[in-house]
Amino acid sequence: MEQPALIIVDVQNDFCPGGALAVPEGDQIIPIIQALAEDFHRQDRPIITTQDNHPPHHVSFAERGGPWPPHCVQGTPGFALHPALKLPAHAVCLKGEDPDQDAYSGFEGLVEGVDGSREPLASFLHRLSVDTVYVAGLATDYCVRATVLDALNAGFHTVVLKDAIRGVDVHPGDSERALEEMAGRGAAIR
Ligand code: VGL
Ligand code: ZN
Repeated sequence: MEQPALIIVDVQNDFCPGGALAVPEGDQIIPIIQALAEDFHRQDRPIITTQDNHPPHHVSFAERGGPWPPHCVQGTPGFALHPALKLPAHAVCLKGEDPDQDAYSGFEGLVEGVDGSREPLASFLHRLSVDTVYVAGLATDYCVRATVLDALNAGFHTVVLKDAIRGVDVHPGDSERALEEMAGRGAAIR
């Protein structure tokens, strides 16, 4: 029997319309993710949110020559999950905390335990006997892509939920190309 988990990537205020690094239509996936999360919860399947958790002068910010405006700064409203997303019990995986290194993939982050412990995402999933990850969230061409490719590299069956993701498309077609790349590496696109 498949042991699935749902990974909800970066559905944070700063990546939604009105935020510092808004993904176009980023909030339109929220009802879909809400329904997915309720379904997973009903079946006692793990749910993990990843969240960008940058220190104030992160290397990815324009002030340091990076590609992005400041976003998802620790302790700011932009870091928080979008308020329309009312998730059942879930684990939180924080990433991008090193001021000098960017981290797009959830597999570069740490899952916070209730006791304050922190554990790499892959070991958290292995501990729960997860073998298949379903990936939703933002942004298709950055953090979703990186998380999916790392999940495949770590040996997880990986399903990309195409109606539950949105991309930035800094260059037109980036999201389409990311989907093709993920599929080419072995992800199922559903
Ligand atoms: C992301 C740009 C910068 C993402 C994170 O979540 O896709 N994109 N930091
Ligand atoms: Zn970031």
